Amino acid sequence: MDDNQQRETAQSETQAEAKPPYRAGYVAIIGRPNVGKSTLLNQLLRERLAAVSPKAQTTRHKILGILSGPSYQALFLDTPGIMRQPSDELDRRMLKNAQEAIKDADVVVLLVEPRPPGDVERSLIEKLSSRPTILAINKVDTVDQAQVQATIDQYRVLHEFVEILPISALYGAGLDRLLELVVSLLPEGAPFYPEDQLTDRPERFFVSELIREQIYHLYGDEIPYDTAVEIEEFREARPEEGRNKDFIRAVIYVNRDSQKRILIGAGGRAIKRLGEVARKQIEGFLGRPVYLELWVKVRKKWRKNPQLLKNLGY
Ligand SMILES: Nc1nc2c(ncn2[C@@H]2O[C@H](COP(=O)(O)OP(=O)(O)OP(=O)(O)O)[C@@H](O)[C@H]2O)c(=O)[nH]1
Ligand SMILES: [Mg+2]
Repeated sequence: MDDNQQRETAQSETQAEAKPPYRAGYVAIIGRPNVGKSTLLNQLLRERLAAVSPKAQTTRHKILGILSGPSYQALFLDTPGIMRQPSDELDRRMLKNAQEAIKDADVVVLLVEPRPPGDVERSLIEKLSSRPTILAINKVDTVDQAQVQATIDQYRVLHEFVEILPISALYGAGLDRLLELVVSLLPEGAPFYPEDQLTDRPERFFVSELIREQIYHLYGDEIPYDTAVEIEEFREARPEEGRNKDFIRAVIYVNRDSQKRILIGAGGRAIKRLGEVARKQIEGFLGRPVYLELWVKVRKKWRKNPQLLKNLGY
């Protein structure tokens, strides 16, 4: 072998080495309620998949967001915020959803706010065992650098994180580094889903979540927590039959008669407003016009009723 040949062989070997192996696996996003887990999922996917609101305990399910890159598929799982004391059956199911996501995860992103670790964070850290975990300190846009540094120091002594990253999910800061790190920690393997697939749930799930999200935004007090949404009917448009829009009928379940009255509002004004904003969101998500019909029904103590919870997909 002459010099040139040798150089060529060496070159093609480095080229083969330079091509990164395909990586695929589950990434659980966990943390206490309201830290920004769903905001982070949506930013990473560049899609409004998960409901976001300023109120705690918005997310109730595990929500899968599939991010496929040239040499990876990251299966992000948004989870319900971990609470200390589940107070009813729905709370218990939410907690179970979050715990399952940790068990399934190849990589964990523990999301916290820039303040001292509390009981929730400490008990979550105990459950991580050997799973590679990135600590992401979110909402750093709301504090000064000294507080970010103090938070880093407080967490560093609690656990051996792969890395501690200050981020702002809302403004997209630090997310490139977060994604790079997540991908580097995924196991080698083939993709789980087709590369153009975004999630594993049907459209009707996201439609019901968009309605629930708007309830979190529009109503105060306990209304959002005592509300569940079920899509009773979802018929796609059939222009040949004179139906130019999708028809969606949703039922909003509440706990008490008084809540039904608040939801509907004087002269039906509140529910009309809800219908308008929810419809716009749904049309944005589906990319087509819809006719949305909303009904309100009272189901006493639905949060405690296992059969009803099951019917509602919890
Ligand atoms: N300033 C600021 N606000 C943020 C950031 N990330 C999220 N938020 C806000 O924090 C609130 C909660 O966000 P969510 O994404 O719903 O939080 P979550 O952790 O999914 O909450 P649960 O589903 O209740 O567990 C919303 O009002 C977000 O706009 C951030 O980086 N900076
Ligand atoms: Mg959430």
